[in-house]
Amino acid sequence: MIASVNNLPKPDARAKSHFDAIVIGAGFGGLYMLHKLRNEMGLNVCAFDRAKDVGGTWYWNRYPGALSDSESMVYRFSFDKDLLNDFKWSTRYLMQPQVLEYLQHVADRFDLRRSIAFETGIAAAHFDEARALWLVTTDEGEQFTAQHLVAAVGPLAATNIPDIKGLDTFEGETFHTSKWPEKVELVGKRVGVVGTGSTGIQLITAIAGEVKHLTVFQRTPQYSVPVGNGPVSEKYLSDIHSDWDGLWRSVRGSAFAMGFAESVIPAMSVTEHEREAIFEKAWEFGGGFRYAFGTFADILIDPEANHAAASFIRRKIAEIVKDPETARILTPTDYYVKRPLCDSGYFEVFNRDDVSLVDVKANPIAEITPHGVVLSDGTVHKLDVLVFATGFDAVDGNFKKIDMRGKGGLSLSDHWNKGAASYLGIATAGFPNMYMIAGPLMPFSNFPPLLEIQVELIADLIEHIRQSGADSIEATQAAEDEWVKTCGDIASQMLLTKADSWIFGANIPGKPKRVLFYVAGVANFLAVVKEMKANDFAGFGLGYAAATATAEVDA
Ligand code: NA7
Repeated sequence: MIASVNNLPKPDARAKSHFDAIVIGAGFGGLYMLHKLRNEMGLNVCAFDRAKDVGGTWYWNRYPGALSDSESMVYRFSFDKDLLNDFKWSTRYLMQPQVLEYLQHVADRFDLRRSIAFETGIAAAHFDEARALWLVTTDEGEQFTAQHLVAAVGPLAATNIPDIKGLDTFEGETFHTSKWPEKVELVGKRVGVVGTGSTGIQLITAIAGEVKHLTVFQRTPQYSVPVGNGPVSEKYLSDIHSDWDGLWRSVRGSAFAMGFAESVIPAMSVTEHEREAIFEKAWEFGGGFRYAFGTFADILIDPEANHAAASFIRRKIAEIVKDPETARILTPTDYYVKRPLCDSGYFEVFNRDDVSLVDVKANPIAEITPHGVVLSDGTVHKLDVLVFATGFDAVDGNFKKIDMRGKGGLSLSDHWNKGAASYLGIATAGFPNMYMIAGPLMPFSNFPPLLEIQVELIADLIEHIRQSGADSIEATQAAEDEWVKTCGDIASQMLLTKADSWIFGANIPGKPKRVLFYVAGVANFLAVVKEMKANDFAGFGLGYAAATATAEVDA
């Protein structure tokens, strides 16, 4: 049953049961989509979010040390000059509270909250072919319809908690980093952290020395370089503020949209001495993406270049970590091809007496008991708090959590049973007028600029429908298959395939292994989009369901 206007609790956002567009999610992508559709295109829009306020990823990931390791000047929207100028920053990177504050400011500035139904999750979205409408059902069973459905549900939001025997028997506190409680006291407690990805190393570095004892359960060692966070100068700020256009042009003209010049020099084209100097400079300046992409052009392509970048970090670990056995466990030996990491003194943490490192690859976790973690050799680690920094069912995970059904009742999970697929990272065949922000096979890049590009592309598709007199648009199966192949071919020419990571879905048992990103960069992606639009939205088909239905009735 469609909810009636009168029995809905909160006025503005849900004051109707039918909308031009429904947006799921109020993070970076959802907020800009809402602004674009409602404020710029004049559509009637409602957004939904399970959280109590805006922020998306930055609402939930409140763990100590949470930071965006894309630099402050590009971790923001570019679409509004006044917004760029009135939200200043003072450090090279933004911590989670600052990113959240920024998104709250965006919501205030564009009056977005009145169109968002908070604390309301979307459980299902079914496409009604006859009417070309999406029927959307909340967790509580309320129903709404909309012509357009935008899923901005977050590519790094569906939590991955390993299935470890006895987990539910633990009597201490336990939580995943991305569902961090609003109030949690770690001081004076024995804390265990499972996982040493980007999240784990931020958390571990932040809480070491704050807690009574920290035990790190590491499965795979990581390459990480210093983040280099700190205050920025007035001159640095005024230079950026005086040329926003130049900055965003360079961002959209680059591969990773990080706001720095990516290197075009092959690592082996310089002498070993010069190479070391370039790595040392990048290490001193800080930043994982700068180290991986600003030093040399071929670290992800040429095994020799990769080895040089990796062995530089290995030597740094050996210099920093005093105990040789701890250093050995912390030192990666594989390719340097996962998402580049950076830290605020991660390796130094392991010189502390109140921090222990446990190699759970050599000695896996056997079970969790009421009082802690038991390893396969019987060693017991008693804990008061156990934190899972174990990542996500990345990219497609949160889309599949919604019971999403397209044409012919096809479920999204079934459509993606051989691996997540899309055309251009925003649409998938069989799901007309359903648009994804940060969907599978999006460009691998700094997120805010990418989300802006996707929002603008979705707006273009909706405008194209309006101008064509159609009522729906859908990616063709052929275009989707071709995009999947293109993304796979590009990834296979790089060293990325040498590591099992969430970029391929390899961190989730049973998940089909397929690259989940377009790794040829933002500039190339924009060239593909430009060509697609110049060719009358090639790869998309228009639908005239309502028009056909009317014609049938008339006949
Ligand atoms: P990641 O990068 O997926 O890291 C998860 C970590 O958890 C990683 O060290 C995993 O080890 C470890 N893990 C996962 N399952 C287990 C089990 N069962 N036992 C022990 N250790 C385990 O997630 P993050 O949250 O750090 O980062 C994801 C992105 O989110 C990040 O790039 C940011 O952009 C935000 P493994 O390496 O698989 O052996």
